[in-house]
Amino acid sequence: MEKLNQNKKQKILKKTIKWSKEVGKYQKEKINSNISIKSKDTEIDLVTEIDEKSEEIITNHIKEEFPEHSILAEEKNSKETDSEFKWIIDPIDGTINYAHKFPIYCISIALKHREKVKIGAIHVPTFNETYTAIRGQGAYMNGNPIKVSNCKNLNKAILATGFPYDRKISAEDNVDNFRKMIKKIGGIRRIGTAAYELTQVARGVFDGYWEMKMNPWDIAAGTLIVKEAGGQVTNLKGEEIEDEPFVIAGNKNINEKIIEELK
Ligand code: LIP
Repeated sequence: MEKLNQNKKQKILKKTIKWSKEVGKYQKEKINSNISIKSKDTEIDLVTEIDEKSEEIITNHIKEEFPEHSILAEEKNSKETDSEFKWIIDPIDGTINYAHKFPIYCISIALKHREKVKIGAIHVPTFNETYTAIRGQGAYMNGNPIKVSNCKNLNKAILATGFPYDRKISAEDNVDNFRKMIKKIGGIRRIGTAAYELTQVARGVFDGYWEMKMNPWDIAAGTLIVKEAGGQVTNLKGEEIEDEPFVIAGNKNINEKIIEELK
């Protein structure tokens, strides 16, 4: 059985950072060029050739270095094995931003071991910021420790959220939640990338975040980084989550107050 000791975790994190910076450089070079863009399940759910190439680069590294591991990747490079290790990859979180040349997007890479996210890295090419965490060892931005805010008052809280791609055809569209929360808080930010929004919660820039219908690749790394920054990440029942679709993140106080309002 493959062990995941301290030394190995550090080595894997180092590789993960290197891969995310490699594709980050490529994405920065390509964002203002003429790239092909396709729609996926709904006309507003997009994928660019840069998403696909970036995912290929990352998953090829994983297949080379950890051929027995499973991979869950947003586009088309998933691979199921009976390994206790599973990589969760979003090559570009914030694809619509990227496709519109709006420069806030990021690479999100997480490693799950026995169903728990143990290592997470989110690289933001435009700002050259890399957010990392190893379970039990704190969260960092470019190697410096980060902490969630100590905001106590929802009235003053800055929260982030987003809306699902099927919102034009589904009543479960987060609009009622938005309408309710906007009356109760200091401000809302809709950045268009859950991974980036979770890093800003971990860094104490945003006081909280909630969103529904999330995919594991959008949030797996971000939820670990928020937890290791002293935050709480739960579903609407207040149960701690790894990568479930309904996500509520913040310091303990704000997390519980968001649940109060939305449940
Ligand atoms: C996006 C998320 C965002 C959400 C979008 C989409 P993508 O992920 O990061 O929070 O509101 O609907 O799911 O598609 O850019 O990887």
